[in-house]
Amino acid sequence: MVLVIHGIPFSGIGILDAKHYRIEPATPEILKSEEYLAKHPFGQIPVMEDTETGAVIYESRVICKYIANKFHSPLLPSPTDLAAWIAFEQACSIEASRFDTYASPLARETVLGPARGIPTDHHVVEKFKPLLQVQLRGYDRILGKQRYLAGEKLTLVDLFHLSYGETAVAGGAAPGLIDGSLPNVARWWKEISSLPAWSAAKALTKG
Ligand SMILES: N[C@@H](CCC(=O)N[C@@H](CS)C(=O)NCC(=O)O)C(=O)O
Repeated sequence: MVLVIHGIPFSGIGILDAKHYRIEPATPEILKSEEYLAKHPFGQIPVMEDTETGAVIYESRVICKYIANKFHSPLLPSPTDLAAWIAFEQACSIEASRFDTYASPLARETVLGPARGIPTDHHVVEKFKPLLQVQLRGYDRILGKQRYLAGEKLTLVDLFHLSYGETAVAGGAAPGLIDGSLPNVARWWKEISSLPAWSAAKALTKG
């Protein structure tokens, strides 16, 4: 058991054999504690600790890259393959700036907030829903030329979309991912949201 993950499992964990990590639940009280804030200055989940090296890492996407690197996952291109690496980094930038910017507030407003008793701010939903759709049109152009966001091979960046994307879909806030209006996006989304790695991560979340 080398890795300790504070928080809930997320998409990247699906690529990791369960024997390599354990999950430590993090309550709101733990997130506010000085001990936790020393590990995550923003007091959020997830945090990953590598008991082998002492590394403490936050930001889920960076944790995924660390895990993929440490366990030699094929989901991370080799940094010595410059073309593949740059295509991957470009796709990571697309996900962070053009997808997460919209999908994450939509997921929060339609599903995650209401689940914690926080009412939906419909102004946010009305504003961000069409903005996400505009970005997905760009995705459709990319995915019309290649199978995955970073090229012909599935990489971690495809998985990065799953958590907030699926939650926004569940909240009715990301119809472009599934309704077929953007056929290449729908084909890609259907494939990545059916991946065994994602099912494994979700099964862990349900406990
Ligand atoms: N960019 C961060 C986002 C982290 C984040 O939003 N964490 C949420 C859960 S998904 C959280 O900790 N919420 C509880 C809180 O903020 O108190 C990452 O990818 O790790």
